[in-house]
Amino acid sequence: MPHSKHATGAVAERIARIGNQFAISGDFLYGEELCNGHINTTYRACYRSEDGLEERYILQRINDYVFKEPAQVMRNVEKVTRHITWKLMRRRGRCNAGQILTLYPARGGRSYIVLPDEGGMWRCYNNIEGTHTYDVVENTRQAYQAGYAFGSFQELVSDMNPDDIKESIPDFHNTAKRYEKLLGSVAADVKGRAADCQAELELLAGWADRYSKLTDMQARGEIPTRITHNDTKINNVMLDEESDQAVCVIDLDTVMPGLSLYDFGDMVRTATCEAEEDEKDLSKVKLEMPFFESLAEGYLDATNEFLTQSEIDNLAFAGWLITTEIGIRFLTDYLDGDLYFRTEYPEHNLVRARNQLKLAQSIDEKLPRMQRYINRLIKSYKTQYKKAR
Ligand code: GN1
Ligand code: MG
Repeated sequence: MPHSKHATGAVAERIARIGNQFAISGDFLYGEELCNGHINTTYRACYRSEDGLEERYILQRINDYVFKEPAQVMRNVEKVTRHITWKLMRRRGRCNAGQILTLYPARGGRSYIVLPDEGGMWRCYNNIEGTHTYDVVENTRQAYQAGYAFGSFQELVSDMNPDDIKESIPDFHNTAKRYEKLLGSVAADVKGRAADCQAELELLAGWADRYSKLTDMQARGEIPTRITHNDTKINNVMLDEESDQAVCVIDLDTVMPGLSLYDFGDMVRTATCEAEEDEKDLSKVKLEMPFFESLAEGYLDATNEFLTQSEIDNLAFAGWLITTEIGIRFLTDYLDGDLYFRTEYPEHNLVRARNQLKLAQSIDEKLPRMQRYINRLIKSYKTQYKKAR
């Protein structure tokens, strides 16, 4: 599917109407629909000001089926974006424009507006110019940059007060609960689709005793709770159009208390495989070690100073866990009748689930190699540090 569609007719009019609610000056030139997220509706609107300058903005509707308390999500996003702006300004002595999303004020004084006729709550962000996203990685540089960007993001939010950020989706990465929910959907089988997924259900049942490993460790205080991004798929990082250097992390709705391992795990899921998450030819779906190695290097370059040993020990496992978890979520949504993820055809969620479970199998086979690589990297940071002293 193309990433953006030029809007015409009623959609263009709608974009102009929504844009008109925000602190944007100039004349509306055109709008586009951006299609690479599964959850929110996103438009880009271009305006020309009196001096002829063209500026683009992102207008986004928050999906209130997925986010039950959108105003709470916005309070989180406001705090996170302002905290990062504060930190970047202090570090560099100036506002590092473009490195972080900025929310534009809306009519009425908030950073969002509720428009019942337009489907609910909308917000407006700056468009990060000169950047693009990838749905799959093409080379090791992109994998390194994604790892570095999300690792740096964790560092940027590390000194926020976790009590200030509310859980936008409770138990978002609780894989054991996700699996229980799947079993509930199998039992209900509202669409009569359970018969299509027997092989997948069998595979998942065989893995069931591994689902609560990280939440159990967290409950025992063995892994620290941090503020994390929680949706670190590769297309949530904007890379410079020319150099592919990471510029900005986006999609901040799920930033909430979590485990650093979830963020690394979701990167392993989306930045180590050359196939898209809905590729039907499963022979293409596998973890590529060179991508994994660069991803781990980028991530650890940004985080090695603060990660604990228990986090380091579970990095490879987290890749398997989060990949399996999203397989579980796609399968659940298929059984429920495609209520959560946007789909383009009736079996889309089943195709995605099969794809992700194939990837999970591939990761499972490579776990020892992956963890060995991580351990080698960690050792090298320690040696460098000693030498530097
Ligand atoms: C959704 O919004 P998007 O497309 O970046 C989902 C993630 C899944 C991802 C699968 C809030 O992310 O959890 O991993 O699809 N976001 C939410 O591609 O559920
Ligand atoms: Mg996204």
